[in-house]
Amino acid sequence: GLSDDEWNHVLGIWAKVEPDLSAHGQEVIIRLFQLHPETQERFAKFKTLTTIDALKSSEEVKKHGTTVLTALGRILKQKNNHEQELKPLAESHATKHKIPVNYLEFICEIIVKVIAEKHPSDFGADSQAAMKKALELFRNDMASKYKEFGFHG
Ligand code: HE6
Repeated sequence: GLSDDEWNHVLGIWAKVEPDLSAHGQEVIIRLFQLHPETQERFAKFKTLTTIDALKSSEEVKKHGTTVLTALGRILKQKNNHEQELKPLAESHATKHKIPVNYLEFICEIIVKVIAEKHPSDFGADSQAAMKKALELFRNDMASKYKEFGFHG
């Protein structure tokens, strides 16, 4: 788990992200699709967005980015006690969307990069390390829940 100090780092930087959650979320989703096009194929609603301009001007992409980061923020704020928030997310991503764990790794890595670019002076080495640790915890717990739902992706 994370120490109190590490959670303070995680929630401190998240408080800087939150006022502009949709811009962060949009950037995360666009970068995920650009770096890992196989992830975009999972979204029926984004199939027609075949250019970077189309992605950038899509209100749906922005909205989805906000949805994803809102859910993640809610989980981070529970610190380690995220069972209630994590379970429905793991269930939908395991049984409905069938999103492999390595796709979760992709998005977590991108989230750290996007925060680092947008908040260079507030996201130092300690904060970055703490955030990486929190996202690792999230991923590991998603992976074990996936197994409970019979998904080994
Ligand atoms: Fe997904 N997602 N997602 N997801 N998601 C979500 C929160 C998805 C995610 C990683 C989602 C995904 C494909 C997520 C999704 C729908 C992820 C919420 C709250 C919802 C929703 O309620 O609609 C992470 C880390 C978090 C917190 C891929 C690929 C990745 C990497 C859908 C295809 C799909 C959908 O609705 O179809």
